[in-house]
Amino acid sequence: MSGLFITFEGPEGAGKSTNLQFFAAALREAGCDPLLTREPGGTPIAEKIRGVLLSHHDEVMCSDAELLLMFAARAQHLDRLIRPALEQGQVVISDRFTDATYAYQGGGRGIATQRIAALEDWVQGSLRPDLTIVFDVPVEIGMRRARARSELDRFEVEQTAFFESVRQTYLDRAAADPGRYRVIDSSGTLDDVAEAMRPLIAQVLERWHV
Ligand code: Z5A
Repeated sequence: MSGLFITFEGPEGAGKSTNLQFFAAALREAGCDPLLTREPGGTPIAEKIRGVLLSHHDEVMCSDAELLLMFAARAQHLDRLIRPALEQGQVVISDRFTDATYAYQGGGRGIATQRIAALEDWVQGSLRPDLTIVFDVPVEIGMRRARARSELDRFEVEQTAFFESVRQTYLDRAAADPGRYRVIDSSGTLDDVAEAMRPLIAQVLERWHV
């Protein structure tokens, strides 16, 4: 595959979506038009699965159902959108991807890493992001931001311990593979975060020009 696959990750309220727009605008200014997408979702069917995953139900959703739905949406997303775009040489930026599964279903819900890894291999084959930016923010700041923004979805009503575990899983994964991950402290102002992203934008443009 000749494109570049970039994922934006982090605990809730970390500012991924806001900073993704800034990142994409900077690429566009330099003549590179990235494909922006998100997970769960990104295609009509995957967005329907997203609706099931994020909405509240009378029945409790068991962790395995949640995990499998995440990967069902991802399989569709990869098949219909991500792989074709990468094959055409595009830069693809996804707001969350499989690191979120390790963080939320693994760290948060307690599903064993090996089970997630088995699904990752099945659904993705050897495809992994080229670059993953983890926006890191203390849980209380992130929760305050997310709660000020909109109604809470099925994940956002979880307790602090859940989000602490999500955050720690992201940091552990980033520490284990510094070649792929960059961690950006997003507890400061949006200007501070934009400044921290500049070297990464330059790196992406450099690789895109090759
Ligand atoms: N999920 C999962 O469990 N497993 C998976 O495999 C996948 C996902 C792929 C998707 O929800 C949920 O699915 C997510 C994980 C789960 N649930 N949670 N929690 P989503 O897509 O609806 O939402 P999100 O990804 O969780 O977004 P978010 O974390 O709530 O927000 P964000 O994208 O990180 O932040 P934002 O929307 O850019 O900013 C939030 C607010 O803070 C907004 O008002 C900003 O203006 C403000 N903000 C952002 N940065 C700053 C700074 N630096 N200063 C001040 N204010 C700021």
